[in-house]
Amino acid sequence: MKQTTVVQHVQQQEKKILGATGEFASLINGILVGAKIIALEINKAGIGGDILGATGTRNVYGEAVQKLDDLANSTFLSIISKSGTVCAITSEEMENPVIIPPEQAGKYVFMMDPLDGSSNIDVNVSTGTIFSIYRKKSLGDTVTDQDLLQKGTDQVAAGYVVYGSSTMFVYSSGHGVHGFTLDPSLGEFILSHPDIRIPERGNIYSINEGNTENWEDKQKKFVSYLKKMDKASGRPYKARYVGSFVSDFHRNLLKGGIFMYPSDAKNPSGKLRFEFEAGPMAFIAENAGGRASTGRERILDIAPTNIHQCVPLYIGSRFDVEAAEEFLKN
Ligand code: AHM
Ligand code: MG
Repeated sequence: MKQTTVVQHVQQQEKKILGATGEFASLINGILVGAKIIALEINKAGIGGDILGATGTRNVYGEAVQKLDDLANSTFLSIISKSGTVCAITSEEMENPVIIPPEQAGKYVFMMDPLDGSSNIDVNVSTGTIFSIYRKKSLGDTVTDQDLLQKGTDQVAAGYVVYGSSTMFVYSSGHGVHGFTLDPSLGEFILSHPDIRIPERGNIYSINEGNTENWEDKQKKFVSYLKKMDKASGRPYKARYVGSFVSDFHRNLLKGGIFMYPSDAKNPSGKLRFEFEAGPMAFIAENAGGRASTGRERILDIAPTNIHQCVPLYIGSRFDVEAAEEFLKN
């Protein structure tokens, strides 16, 4: 077979990861199995029995939990907790971390947003899974805050799955960003986007503009600037906002542009979570030549103080994120 499968690719990349022993490839393999299960469930969501809609409960952030959120969370949890590769799992859908008993534990800490953008499922719009992998840092068997609250730069790898018109897996272990498309007839992810580089400047901005009234003035001015006519700098930019972060990020990664979820009067720290959304995507963006910041600070320099911490987010093409930072200064 001429094509490269994701497993072959990960095995090659693993050689470049300091101290990797095969555990990393096994962990990625677990994520891929989970992704295929979720992709199947999503594809048949309209006909597959009682899978659409909300569970009637709310998560830590007060958001309605969708049935597929629950399914995605329990699917990844059950596969990865038994993989022998991780000592702890944190999830956007779980208030507390799951700690793996030492006799079944491995050296990694796994963090996930099992189904991002899940409110889009019922209307057949793309969703995704985001993950981040760190090494256990503390010595001994106990899992401590030193392991669960690490700085973004300490990520060993990060990636996402987008359940779109095709299912794609995109990851980086610090050596480029690589994308794979699921061939449904083979059940294999095939390398389709090697070495993804985000354009230095884009012409797309992605933000929930319905929140304009809640933004600070500097944010309003930046969005107005993006909409002003100026041929030399490619303005006005196009507005594109799916409302599924994975899809919005994925499009901008390939085409160039900026995604923003700023702080506003309602959400002073923005809406997106450092460990499950901003941190892993910042790792991907930087490894593709892009930039990610809170508007004032590099995302990867943040060490969260709790696992559900939110951060304002500006992410995408380098020049576009720098332009946002310029507006937000002072
Ligand atoms: P979720 O992880 O609960 O699905 O929430 C995160 C989602 C992102 O996918 C998306 O970018 C954002 O929330 C949209 O928020 P809003 O509806 O406020 O624009
Ligand atoms: Mg999310």
